[in-house]
Amino acid sequence: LSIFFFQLERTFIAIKPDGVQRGLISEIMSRFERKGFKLVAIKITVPSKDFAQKHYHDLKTRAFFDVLCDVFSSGPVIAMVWEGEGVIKYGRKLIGATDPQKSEPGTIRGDLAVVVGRNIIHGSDGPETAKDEINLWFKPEELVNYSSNAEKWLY
Ligand code: RTP
Repeated sequence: LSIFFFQLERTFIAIKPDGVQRGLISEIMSRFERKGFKLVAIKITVPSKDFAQKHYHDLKTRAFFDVLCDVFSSGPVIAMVWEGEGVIKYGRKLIGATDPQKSEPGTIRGDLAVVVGRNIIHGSDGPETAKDEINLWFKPEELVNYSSNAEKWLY
């Protein structure tokens, strides 16, 4: 069955400064890669506070907004776009609940983080946010279209 019959969705995933500083980049990326999702864009960047506020604009009325944006802009972030069937919802599953005290063992936050303010990773929470966040972080030409050998066996 040709992969061209599938509408593969995309999601925005960021390894936050705490995840980068703790040396968890490859650990986190390998979980998405081994699942069968495909990396189609990646960069390392230190977001400005203004950019962090744009990224988290949905949370601007929350008490933790300012601290959240300070932490998010405090160091390098790995910004990525991952592609695959069901990647938005399943990516959130791989990541685990927002509060690492509540995320299940086996999830990224469950296995690797302890407190909500240092939960190491962000993932888009739905199709609309995924589209908006991909557009905020990447220019269209930074997204790479390619077919991987694995896809023939995954789909
Ligand atoms: P994210 O957007 O980072 O993937 O996280 P999420 O959807 O699981 O959680 P969300 O409610 O959107 O919150 C965004 C980030 O804000 C921080 N947070 N701190 N101090 C607190 O009570 C608190 N609550 C949330 C977390 O870093 C969370 O990932």
